[in-house]
Amino acid sequence: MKVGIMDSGAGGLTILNAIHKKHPFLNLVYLADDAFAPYGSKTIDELQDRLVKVGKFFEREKVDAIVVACNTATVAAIDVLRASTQLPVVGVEPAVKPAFRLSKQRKVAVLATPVTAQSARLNQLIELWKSDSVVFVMSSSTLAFDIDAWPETEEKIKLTIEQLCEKMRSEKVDTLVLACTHYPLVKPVFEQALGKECEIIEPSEGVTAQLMRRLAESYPDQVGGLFAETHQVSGNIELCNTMSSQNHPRLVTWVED
Ligand code: DGN
Repeated sequence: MKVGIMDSGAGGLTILNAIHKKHPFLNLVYLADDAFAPYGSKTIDELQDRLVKVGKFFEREKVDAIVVACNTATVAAIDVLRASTQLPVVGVEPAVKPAFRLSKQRKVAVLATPVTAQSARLNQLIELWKSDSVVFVMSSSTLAFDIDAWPETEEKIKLTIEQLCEKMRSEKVDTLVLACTHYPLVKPVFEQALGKECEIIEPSEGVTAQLMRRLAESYPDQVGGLFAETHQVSGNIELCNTMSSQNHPRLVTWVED
């Protein structure tokens, strides 16, 4: 069984890694849409047009399901993608519900790209689960892009994270939601800036579970057998990006780790 996973760059590899660890029998095709990056500063219309094209790409690749491993694309365009394809489509949703449950001080920060931070979906989720918590929705228009450009941007990444975390420390935030799939790639930098008192939450396990639910619903005859194969078969991982002249060998290394 083959699953297509996409993001604008390296961020969705945090989701791919979780899926591969838990279900190594799945064949995975990862699309880093770097020709259209960064998604976080595109308009909703642009993202919707792009996601339909990404859906067509995965149909040509003959995948059985698509994972939109990008919060920005999920909030902006997942409905349009779903309407344009017969394939099951799984998105990534900011993990605000567990964050509000975990926060002892009732102070939660959500960090995302500008499109996600301003989205109706994120704000609905916050209203639904926040109860009496104080919530700081923060965004960076550069961090995801700089993470894709690592290692040249390493100092800039550290500086951006330090500035964001300074505000969280001064507000005594004890739970941070990483609502962009790029950010878990630099989780140690957040951990260092925030200290052990702050819990950092990311969505990869939730997305993995949701993918398996969708596969079981859509392919009930096949998925039971696939679960049995978990410890016997190792699926292929193919990495593609949309700028074919660019090579990302470090991404391959990261996946294999
Ligand atoms: N990884 C994307 C997300 O989860 O929102 C960010 C994509 C981008 O290009 N900024």
